[in-house]
Amino acid sequence: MKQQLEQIRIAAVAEIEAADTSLEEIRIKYLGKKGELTKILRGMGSLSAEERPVIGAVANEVRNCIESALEVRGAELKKIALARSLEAEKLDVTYDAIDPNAGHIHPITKAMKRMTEIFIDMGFTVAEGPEVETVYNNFDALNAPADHPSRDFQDTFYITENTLLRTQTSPVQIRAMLNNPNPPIRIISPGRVYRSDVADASHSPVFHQLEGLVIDKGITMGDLKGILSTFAKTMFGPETKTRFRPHNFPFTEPSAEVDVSCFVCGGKGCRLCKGEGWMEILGSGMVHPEVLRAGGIDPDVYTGFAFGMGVERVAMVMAGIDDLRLLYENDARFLKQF
Ligand code: 2NM
Repeated sequence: MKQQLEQIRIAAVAEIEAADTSLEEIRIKYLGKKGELTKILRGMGSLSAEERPVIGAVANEVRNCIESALEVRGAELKKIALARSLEAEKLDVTYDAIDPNAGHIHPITKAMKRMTEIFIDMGFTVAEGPEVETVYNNFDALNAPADHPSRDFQDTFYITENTLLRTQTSPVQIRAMLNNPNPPIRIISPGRVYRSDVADASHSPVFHQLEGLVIDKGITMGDLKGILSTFAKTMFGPETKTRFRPHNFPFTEPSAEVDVSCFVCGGKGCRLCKGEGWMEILGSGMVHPEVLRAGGIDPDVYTGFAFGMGVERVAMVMAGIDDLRLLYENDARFLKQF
């Protein structure tokens, strides 16, 4: 029996030391209720009174030996499992990131942000207003004659008889005047505007404008020219020249369209400026006395200038493209380039 116990010890320890995963099966095989060691102990009843304590001591020793082997190997296996899982989760933080093909700022947004920044740096603040406006704020207050073509259903999205989708951001400036009866006022109103146009290379029913308004005592056309030529130089480069051509708007008098010298060819004529050397980017003028009055400002005390430009037009010039639809189709392969 002693020999049997010794064989069990040797076999169990060998099995335990070679075990690679769970030790539980081995424990049951030797120490479980029907285990090999237990079977031997059960047979001890047939031993003599002298043999019993001797064999009992050996059996205990074998049990202790198996238990401690289980403990030692158990600890080793735990370490091995930890090492394996650390190896599996290994992360090389120096590895080059995969290009995540992340989204980025749309060229229209980029142009609008840049334009806004330049005016903020010149002391303007940003004013915003609703896209659904009153006919009064969008047309009447801006001195648009009752029969002005822009009022036509064909050209403007009316919501009711007295409300519409704003066709320009100027109503924001009417609101600003009414809210600030004591100038100075120095604001820009970047935003989305709507006109009932069929989309083509130069038209879109939704587009963006950035308008500006300055009102104070003694504001002149010289201030207008100074602000707009500074804007043009900052936006398009320090060599940029500006050219003011007489024009007509209902809300300004006098009015001027503003051209900037082409920043690609410097004025010689190229593909971008269509051989002209100049690009028209702005409308401007001295705010009409009737518009000041509609805004609650006394035209005998205050004067002001206003201007407006199309953000898409500037974005197209910056991107060197001549079809507006490229900006709205949202083909990522195109947009990615800017
Ligand atoms: C333009 C051109 C010229 C303009 C006028 C006003 C207001 F409300 F003060 F009268 N805001 N914007 C204006 C003037 C807009 O866009 C081509």
